[in-house]
Amino acid sequence: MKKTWWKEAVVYQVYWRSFYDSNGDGYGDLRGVIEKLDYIKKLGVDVIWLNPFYESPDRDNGYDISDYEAVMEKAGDMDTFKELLAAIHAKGMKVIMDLVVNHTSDQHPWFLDSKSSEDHPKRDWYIWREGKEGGPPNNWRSYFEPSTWTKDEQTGEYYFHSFAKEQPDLNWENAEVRNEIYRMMRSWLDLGIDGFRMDVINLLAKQEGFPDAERPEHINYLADNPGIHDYLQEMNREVLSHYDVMTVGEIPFVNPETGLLYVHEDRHELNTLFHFQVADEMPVMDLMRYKEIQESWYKGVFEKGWNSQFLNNHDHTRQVTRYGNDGQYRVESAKMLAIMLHTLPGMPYIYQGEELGMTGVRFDSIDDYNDIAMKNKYKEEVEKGRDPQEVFEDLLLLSRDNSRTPMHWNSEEHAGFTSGTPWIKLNPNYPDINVEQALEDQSSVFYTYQNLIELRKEHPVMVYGDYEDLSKGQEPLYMYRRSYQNVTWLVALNHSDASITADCPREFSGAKTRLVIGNVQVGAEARNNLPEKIDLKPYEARVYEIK
Ligand code: TEU
Repeated sequence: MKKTWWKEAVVYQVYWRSFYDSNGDGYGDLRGVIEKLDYIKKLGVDVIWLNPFYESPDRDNGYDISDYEAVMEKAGDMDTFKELLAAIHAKGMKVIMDLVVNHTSDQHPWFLDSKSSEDHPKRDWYIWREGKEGGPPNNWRSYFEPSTWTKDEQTGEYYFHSFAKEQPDLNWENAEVRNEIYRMMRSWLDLGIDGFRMDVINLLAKQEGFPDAERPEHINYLADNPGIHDYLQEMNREVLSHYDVMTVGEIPFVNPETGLLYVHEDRHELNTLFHFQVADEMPVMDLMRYKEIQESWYKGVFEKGWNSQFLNNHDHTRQVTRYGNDGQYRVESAKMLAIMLHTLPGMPYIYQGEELGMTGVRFDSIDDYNDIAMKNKYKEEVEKGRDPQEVFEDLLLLSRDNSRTPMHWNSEEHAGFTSGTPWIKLNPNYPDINVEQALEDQSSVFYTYQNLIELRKEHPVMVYGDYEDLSKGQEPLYMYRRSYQNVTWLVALNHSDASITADCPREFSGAKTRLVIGNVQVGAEARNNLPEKIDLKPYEARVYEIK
């Protein structure tokens, strides 16, 4: 399989509004990222993904864009962005930007024009339909609202939105829209950025005729519809193929078969994808299912396309809380999950603070939360007459604000994130979990990440190696082999808070080994020889090179 720079990369996601505030307004900003670049460089990552910082009324934290070619005031300005881009490149890293083109803000001039009258030339830039029997055109739910349709009083027609009503969907059937988006993409690429993370990119094509859904609560009718691959191939032809950049599509509701169509090297669409089989199916770890998902994606895309590995991001609760143990075994489980993600096939993504083992939050009241998905859902359920406290409790584990609280830099006020009032409360555990502490402690989660990233640069087996699950049907053990050319690695992970004993796979019985990385002290004997019975402490992880 062809080697490329991006296949070998580790990406660090910077949710800038919660990263570092350089001017005391309570929001992180682009200058704050510049000021903390040495920290990111120290971790060793290759690529930085910046969440959207375009001009926006900010109803959905920048995913509601009102000008694709301007910078939101909270983030800074265009000159600061250029300075950041140059600084990232000067440090030998690359940067990808969020591309949000399924929808705009309802305050975007295009939408204001579109809604102004049925005859406006931009009317068709969005999706307008007449209502049906006094209600919306069909029974679909949106991600953030009970309906995908909102009636506009001006003309009496409904417009379509996959997300909040403040985020109307663009009409990708309209060639003018597509060409305008391509022009905008070129203008950023010409500035020198290194690629895009493409927001819900498989939502662009809509279902012909918008038929009612049998089960409207399953919103998968929003995604992966006929025509999507024509758009992406056109985008590739018109824009992407002219630059040496990487693309990662956010692609919900796909399996390995349908997912491959987006990233197959011969199809010239995208390089890699985020699928959501893990995030959507398992609120907490279901290891048997997790292994099945890994296996099916490996079989589906290996040597054809490229996959990604992640367990959290700005939309998904921090992984140590959701899939590890954020109490007694926080450090061990954070390291174990890191070792897993970095040794499975696919590009690892690190979400800011993950490298500290930051945890999810539990604020006292709905008023402490900002997430539009959570707040809209809360309102909807309470309006149905449900007990507000019960609704609140139900929403806590998966609230997107779990991962959006500010980065912890030190144990001072507001964790050193801002000298002002932070836009959202901090996780109160910052005096114990923060960058300053992590950098001083050689055994911190941070150094496990640093070590893993360094190892990837020296050991192509982590990138290009094949994969075999040696622990099918077992729990809580996860054991797998990666091999490339004449190098073989064996990874053994304990996904539980109890000690376990794993049988050494017969093919490796008596093998001489070298312990490449682990998360618990291991004696010399167990480092250099594979025992018949491998004893693993709670959340222990070991990676052996078989000699
Ligand atoms: O998210 C799309 C989305 O809803 C994901 O959170 C979801 O996890 C995935 O589709 C699996 O179901 C993107 C952005 O990441 C999010 O922050 C925005 O709010 C949203 O698009 C709208 O732009």
